[in-house]
Amino acid sequence: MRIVRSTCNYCSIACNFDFHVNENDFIERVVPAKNYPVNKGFCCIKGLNLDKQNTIYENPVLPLLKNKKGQFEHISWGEAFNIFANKIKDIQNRYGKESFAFLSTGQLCTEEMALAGHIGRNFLGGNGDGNTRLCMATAVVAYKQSFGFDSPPYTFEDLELSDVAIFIGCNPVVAHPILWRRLVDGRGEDSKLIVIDPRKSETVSNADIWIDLKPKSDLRLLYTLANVLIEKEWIDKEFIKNSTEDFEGFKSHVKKYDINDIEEHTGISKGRILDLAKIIHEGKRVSFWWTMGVNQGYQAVRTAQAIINLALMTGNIGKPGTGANSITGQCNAMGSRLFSNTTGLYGGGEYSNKDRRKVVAEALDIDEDMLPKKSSIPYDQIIEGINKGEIKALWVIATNPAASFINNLEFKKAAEKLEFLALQDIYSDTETAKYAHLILPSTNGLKKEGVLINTERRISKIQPVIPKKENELSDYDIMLGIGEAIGMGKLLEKWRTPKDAFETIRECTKDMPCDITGVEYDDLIVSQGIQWPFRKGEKLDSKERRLFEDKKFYTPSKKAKFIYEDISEMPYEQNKEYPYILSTGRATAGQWHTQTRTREIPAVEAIIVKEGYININTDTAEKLGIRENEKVKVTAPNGLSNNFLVKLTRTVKKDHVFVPMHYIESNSVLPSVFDTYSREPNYKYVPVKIEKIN
Ligand SMILES: Nc1nc2c(c(=O)[nH]1)N[C@H]1C(S)=C(S)[C@@H](COP(=O)(O)OP(=O)(O)OC[C@H]3O[C@@H](n4cnc5c(=O)[nH]c(N)nc54)[C@H](O)[C@@H]3O)O[C@H]1N2
Ligand SMILES: Nc1nc2c(c(=O)[nH]1)N[C@H]1C(S)=C(S)[C@@H](COP(=O)(O)OP(=O)(O)OC[C@H]3O[C@@H](n4cnc5c(=O)[nH]c(N)nc54)[C@H](O)[C@@H]3O)O[C@H]1N2
Ligand code: SF4
Ligand SMILES: [Mo]
Repeated sequence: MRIVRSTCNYCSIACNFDFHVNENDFIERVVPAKNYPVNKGFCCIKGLNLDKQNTIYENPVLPLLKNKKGQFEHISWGEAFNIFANKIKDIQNRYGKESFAFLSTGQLCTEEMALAGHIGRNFLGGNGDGNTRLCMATAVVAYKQSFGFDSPPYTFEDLELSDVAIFIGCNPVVAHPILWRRLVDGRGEDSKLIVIDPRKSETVSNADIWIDLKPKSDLRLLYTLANVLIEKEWIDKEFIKNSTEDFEGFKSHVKKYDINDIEEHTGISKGRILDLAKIIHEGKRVSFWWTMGVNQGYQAVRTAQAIINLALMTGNIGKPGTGANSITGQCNAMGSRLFSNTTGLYGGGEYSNKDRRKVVAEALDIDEDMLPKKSSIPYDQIIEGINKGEIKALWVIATNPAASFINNLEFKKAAEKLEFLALQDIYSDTETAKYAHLILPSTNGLKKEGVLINTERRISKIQPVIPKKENELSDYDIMLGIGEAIGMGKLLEKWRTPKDAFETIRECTKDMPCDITGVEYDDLIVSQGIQWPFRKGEKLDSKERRLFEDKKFYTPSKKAKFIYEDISEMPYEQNKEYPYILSTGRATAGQWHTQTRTREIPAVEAIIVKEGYININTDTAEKLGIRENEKVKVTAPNGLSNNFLVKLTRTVKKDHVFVPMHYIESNSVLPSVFDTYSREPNYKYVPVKIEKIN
């Protein structure tokens, strides 16, 4: 029996595990690591079942090519790479470089996403975006504008050290169970746990205070709260003066948000807002946490910045137990933000920054001209580009857009229009696979190596737990094969192995806020994970690293910026005809996104609902004459419509409904609405009508 330490590649907590593997390479036990500083011996049901992948639903080892009859046939890897190369070359010759695009993910190792970016952007010159656009783009833009760099400042310890923790649009009990566990175990006797969410989520049920605001009224609530804090002078004047810019502008902006109007707009009374302001004022260490209830909105970036502004004005940043803290979702969302070569240079620099271009080109040993001149067009414009006939070839890696993209009918139309769709996945039967011309089957995370960067910026190592079968390739191997077939030759020299790739991109971070020049790849295997920044010459210790302790930010003035804007109208409004606000999100700790992986966990499969369903309030259902397990037709104002199974609950208000994101139906009723600055989809708000199907 051997024991292999590796990292869970589901969510952004990045728990570590010891895998007990017998002589036949069978995993006998999956044990959460006690001595790992993140999970400290705990884990959730997904991690505990990491060995159940490609067991019931096995992936083919060899690639699949769709023949003229529309059936998939096995071909060799050599053939697959040549087909990929010839198709892309042919399409680019006919329609130009930008007729090729790729959609990647936050669920690959950093080295893999970096190599995909090297192939797709540096060499092929196409556009490329990731599912992180559907997830973290709002936080990225908010941090960049406010702090000068995409820099979530916290460590997990801040959860435990906080005496007032405010969660806005997050449901960690379901989505980040270990984070929740640490919070509950570590919190002090008098600490307060506040949740801002329109739905009585699992987290709300365990909180001290529930701010049950109207959907998407967060921005007004946060501006009004800021106004109250300023009027009462419950602010940190010293910090504001020395470490921030444009407080005066912000102060006059929020004056417009009169507390006497608050109840009408948010459903929260004046008295409750005053109480909340007082709790923040009296808190010694106040931390603000947010996820998708904020990021996936119509005015999402400004909402995230309204949270940041509260932390800044009360001086709750850069100190233990504080922060304006966006929690990431996927295991390597942070890696994709910094190293995917889609919206910025490796290491987070701007494409327009001459000095950074030089550093990156040197690290990659390529001509500066090969680096992209501008950010990729975002996800939604890639889909639009396909539907307009401008993009003809798409490479989809470790994401399932046929199910997960907003208004997924648009993706379906696009997929059917493509001349060439190559899909790289650990399953060949995903919703997206139906539209693929070529399927490149890759091994799962148990058989490969690389690094992940978790939500507190901690880099940890994925180790091969069991060996690959004959002909089985990892994502990294597949990308190298593609690179060679398209003729990258010498350009792959710095990318021969995941370790080479890590060392290459590590050099790109020199002197950046995310500088990891001190991290040795091999040290990661035995380390406790390393949080960025970790510069050359720094010594490893067990201290958790928090940003902004020196009260200096990454803007040219070293000051954080107050950023704000007037509140705009939602494109679709709730009215008599469309009286219910529909929102979507995670349903259970055991279900992961489009369920390709978690359908293999027997304990999960045994209890989950098998088809797309809608949570309706029991009283509303009674009024409409709808009963549990009946079907209803749900229609959005733009005509999008689908049928859902009814599950009654009291966790949603009478005029709200909730649809789990894990089923393809969820994105069939959401119109294409995006945040202006981040282009992140508005997954959490559409007015609908509901009709009983007889
Ligand atoms: N089990 C499980 N865990 C996961 C995932 C999974 O699929 N399954 N996915 C991972 C990923 S990639 C991500 S991004 C995270 C997401 O983690 P979360 O963001 O915590 O999950 P969601 O359920 O999408 O949304 C959180 C909450 O936002 C609330 N909300 C909706 N509208 C509003 C609003 O207008 N204002 C406010 N304040 N709140 C609102 C919802 O009611 C919901 O309770 O989870 C990660 N963890
Ligand atoms: N309505 C609604 N839609 C949403 C959301 C919402 O809240 N509401 N949330 C959005 C968010 S936050 C996210 S992050 C996205 C997630 O959306 P997706 O990324 O589409 O969801 P997954 O099911 O995680 O898809 C990952 C795919 O990669 C494959 N895969 C897993 N591991 C590997 C690997 O190592 N290599 C390869 N090659 N493939 C692998 C899986 O089999 C699966 O097909 O969904 C978004 N969509
Ligand atoms: S909390 Fe996240 S990282 Fe930990 S075991 Fe569960 S899915 Fe994996
Ligand atoms: Mo996500």
